[in-house]
Amino acid sequence: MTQDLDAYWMPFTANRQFKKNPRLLAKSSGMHYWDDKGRQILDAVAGLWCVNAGHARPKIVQAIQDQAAELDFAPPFQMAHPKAFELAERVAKLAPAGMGKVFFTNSGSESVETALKMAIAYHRVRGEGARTRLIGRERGYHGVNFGGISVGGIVGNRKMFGTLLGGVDHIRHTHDPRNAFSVGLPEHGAELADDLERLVALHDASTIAAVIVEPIAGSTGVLLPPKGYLQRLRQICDKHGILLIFDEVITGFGRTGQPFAAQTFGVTPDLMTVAKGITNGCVPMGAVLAKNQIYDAFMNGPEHLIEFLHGYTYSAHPLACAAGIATLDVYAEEGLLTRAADLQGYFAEAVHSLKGEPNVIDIRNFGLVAGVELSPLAGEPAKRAFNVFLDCYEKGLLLRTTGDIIAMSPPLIIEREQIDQIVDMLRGALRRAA
Ligand code: PXG
Ligand code: PLP
Repeated sequence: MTQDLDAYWMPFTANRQFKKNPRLLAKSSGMHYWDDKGRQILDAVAGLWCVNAGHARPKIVQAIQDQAAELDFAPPFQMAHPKAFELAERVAKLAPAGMGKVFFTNSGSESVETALKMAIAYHRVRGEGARTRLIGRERGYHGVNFGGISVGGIVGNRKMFGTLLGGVDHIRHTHDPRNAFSVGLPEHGAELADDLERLVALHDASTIAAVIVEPIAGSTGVLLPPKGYLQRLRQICDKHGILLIFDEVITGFGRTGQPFAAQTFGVTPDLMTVAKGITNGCVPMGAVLAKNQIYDAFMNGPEHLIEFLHGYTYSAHPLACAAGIATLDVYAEEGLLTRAADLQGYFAEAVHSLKGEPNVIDIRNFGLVAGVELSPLAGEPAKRAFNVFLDCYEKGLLLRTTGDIIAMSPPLIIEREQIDQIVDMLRGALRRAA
C-alpha cells in the first residue's frame, strides 16, 4: 500500500485494524461497488442506509453537475434560491397530510438537534415554557451530537461523553425475546408504550416537551415496533400535550413500502427528522418536517424579527437541493417509494430461510430492512458478526453489523435474484463461521 493512511481519523471505525487491511471503494453503479482492485461488491445496505435509488444514477449526477456550474452556493439566512422552495414543496407533498413545513439541515444528526430545539421552543412560544424535558428510548440512535446522544440509548455512544443534556429521560426499548423470528411486526409488546405514562407520573406532563423514537430502530440492530405500539405512544402524547417526534432518517424515503414509516404504520407524528435517502446519499442533506401548526405557532411577533434562531451555513445547499429534486424524480419515475411493499414478502421469506443456520438466534424484518442476530462468541461480543461481515466482503457482499446483529437494507431497486444472492452469500458465511 503506497497511499499513506495515517492522517485520516476514521469515524465509527476500528482505525488500527482497518489501516492494517484497508477496504477501499473506488467506484459505484446501481446495486454494486467496485473496490480499488476492481473487484465487484454487491451492496446489501444501500451504502449506509441511504442510496435508496441505487448508485450513480445518471439523472442525479447530471443535476449535481449542472447545479455546481450554475449556482454553487447561496446564503441561506435572509436569502434563498428557487430550488430550496421546490424541494421543500416536493418533500411536503410526500409527507403525511398536515406536515407541510420543511427545515433543511445537512445530516440526520443535525435534523435531530433541530427537531429537539423546535419542540422546546414551540412550547415556549405558546406560553408553556416549562415543557423542556426530552424523552428518548433505550437503544435509540439519533445521531452523534449532544442532543442526539442524550435522547439516544446506545450506551457505547454515550458513556465517554460526560453528563450530556440535563432533563432527559428514556422509555424502555421494544426488544422482547418472545418475538424472536417474527415475520414483520411482532405481536408482543404494545404495552411497552405505557412506559411513557411512568415518566409522566414521575416528571409531570407539564415539564415534558417531546418524545423521540425511531419507528423502526435501525442502528441498534433493526428493532421493530410491536403491533399497536406506535398508536399507543401517539395516544399518550396526545393525552398529555407532548410532541411526538419520529426519527425517520433510515425509515424515510421508501424503506418500509411507503414514503415514510408514519404512513406505513398509520401514525402521524408532530415532527419528523429525515436525511440519507432525501438525496440518495449523493450530497449531504437532512430535514425536519413539521406540522403546519408548529410552524404557525412561531409566526407571531414583529414581522422583521427572526422567528426561530437556528440554521446551518449549508442549510438548503444548492447542490443538495438539486440532488434532492432529481432523487425524488427518480423515486417517482420508478415507483421506488412503494417498491419495498411489493418486495417485502419475497425478502421476508428469503431472510427467514436463514433460521436454523449456525448461531442465528433471531431474524427481524420489515419492508426492505432486516436484522439477523447471532449469538456472541464467548467473551468476545461483536466479533462473530464482524467476522461474517469480513468474510462476506471478501466474497463480494457488503453488509453492516452492529454488535452481533447483521443488518441488511438494500437499495430499493434490488431484483429478486439479488435478494437470493445476498441470502446465499450470507448463509455460506454463517456456515463457515460456525
Ligand atoms: N437518526 C437515525 C434514526 C439514524 O439512523 C441518524 C439519526 C444520524 O444521521 P447522520 O446523517 O448524522 O449520520 C441516523 C444515522 C449504522 C448507522 O450503523 C446508522 C446511521 C449512521 C451511521 C451508522 O447502522 N444512522
Ligand atoms: N463555528 C464558527 C466559528 C462559525 O462561524 C460557524 C458558522 O458560521 C459555525 C461554527 C457553524 O457552522 P455551520 O453553519 O456550517 O454549522
